[in-house]
Amino acid sequence: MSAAEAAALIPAGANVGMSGFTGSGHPKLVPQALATRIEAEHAAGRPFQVNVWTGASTAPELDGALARVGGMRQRLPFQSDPVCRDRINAGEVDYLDIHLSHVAQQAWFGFLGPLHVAVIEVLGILPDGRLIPSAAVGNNKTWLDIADKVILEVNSLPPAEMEGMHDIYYGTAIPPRRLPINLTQPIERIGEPYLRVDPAKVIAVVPTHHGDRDTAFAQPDAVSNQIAAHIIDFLAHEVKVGRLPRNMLPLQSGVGNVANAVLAGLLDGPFDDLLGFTEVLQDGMLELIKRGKMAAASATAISLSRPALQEFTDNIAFYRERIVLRPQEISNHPELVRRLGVIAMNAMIEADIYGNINSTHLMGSGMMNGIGGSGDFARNGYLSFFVTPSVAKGGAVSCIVPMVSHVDHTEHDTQIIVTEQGLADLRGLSPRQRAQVIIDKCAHPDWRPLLQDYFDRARSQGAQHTPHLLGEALSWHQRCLETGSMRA
Ligand code: 0RQ
Repeated sequence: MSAAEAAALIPAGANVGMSGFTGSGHPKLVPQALATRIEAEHAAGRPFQVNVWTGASTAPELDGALARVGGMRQRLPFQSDPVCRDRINAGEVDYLDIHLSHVAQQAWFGFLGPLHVAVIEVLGILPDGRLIPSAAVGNNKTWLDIADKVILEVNSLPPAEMEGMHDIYYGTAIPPRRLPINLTQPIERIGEPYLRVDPAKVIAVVPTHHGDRDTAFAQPDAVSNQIAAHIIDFLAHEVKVGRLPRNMLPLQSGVGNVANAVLAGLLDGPFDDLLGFTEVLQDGMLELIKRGKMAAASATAISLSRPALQEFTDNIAFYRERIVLRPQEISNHPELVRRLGVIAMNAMIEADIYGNINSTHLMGSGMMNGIGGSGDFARNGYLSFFVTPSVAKGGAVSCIVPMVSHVDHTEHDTQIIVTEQGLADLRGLSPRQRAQVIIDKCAHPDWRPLLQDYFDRARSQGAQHTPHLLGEALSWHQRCLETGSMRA
């Protein structure tokens, strides 16, 4: 049926589980048709909103379209859309920012309430009713399992040869019946290539022929290149002293330009036979695979720029042998991240002198994107890096601060902080030792004396385990809110 006919089957107030992870694999037409319907309902004076659950961020056709018409009441677990972000920060959307590996289990546990409708993009439907997953698996298995009704968007644009790339694990159960997940190598297969759905629940099938979001990257700038160089030097050193094998351990890389620059740096680095165990596979990792530096990678989604997508499509047989796509509860699973010894590299907004990390909030209150999978990997990885330029807003904001204005990753989860200024290796250090290393290695020279002054004065009074001046700790942020700069 048409997208409009399918959208008409979604009731007001419904919890709707959609496919989609980092701009790929989301339904392209039904959310837009739903937005049109919502706009018409609002024009007629009738309230109409839905709660939108996904894998991670989507694209303007989904988050943008529904947020623009005020059609979203609740959103989980991750978004990065400017319109949606504005609605969240205006207090109009209730946003639940959840570790990505936790979402499926919270849904099975019943913590999120019933799922009324699933809207899932697939690449095809087999004669026996099984589904060929698309470029993002995300939470699709769980949405298809628990939804009362299912709408399928069958997209004929992505390469049909992606069939067989996926590994959908059906062995999950809820406590106390939970069993170990028997995956011991990043691209081992433990499931099946297709998604299952009860055909009796399928109320609509909508054909589409639309591409995913074009996730384009800027050429790495000098700051990103310096951050990447610090990380690569550090990893080479770890290999040299025997704390990492020659081909390192499986890599997880967060999203964004810095993450992409680190992977680009690995192209010329001294490592071969790398493995990826990540959530979203972007241009940088595809290039490593293409150039033979990375042997294989596991992810839940592939999210590429247009040229990288062309490369992937043209050489699909090559990539199908080397990439496995899994549900996000598996790609990000703490048990597996810890067993495999993943090297986690994620970007942040700010860090404090003790190593607490803010990945999500601007000046304490405003949501940027969300925690995504960074916590799944940071807490459980073998090594955990957090990276940022040392300053933001043309130098008016220091990304190293006395106290973070919001905590996503505690000092206990942070091992290595990197800015273009340098790399702070925090392993085995106490809070006071960490503070001095972070100030010395990571702070921008313009801000270093101010941080040192704060730390020295905190060290001259009060308890000395994690010395703070509480009346001053967030004064840099307060000043920035008042004047646009953290500078006094
Ligand atoms: O705003 O563009 O308006 O100037 O924040 O900053 O430097 O462009 O950073 O695109 O690499 O994203 C942490 C947001 C970094 C991202 C974050 C302002 C800055 C700019 C963005 P403007 P950049 P990036 C895997 C893992 C959490 C999820 C995650 C993220 C804007 O990496 O969302 O890790 N991570 N997932 O000016 C005020 C500061 C600031 C600041 C930057 N200290 N104070 N503003 N900005 N630092 C993926 C998934 O989970 C799916």
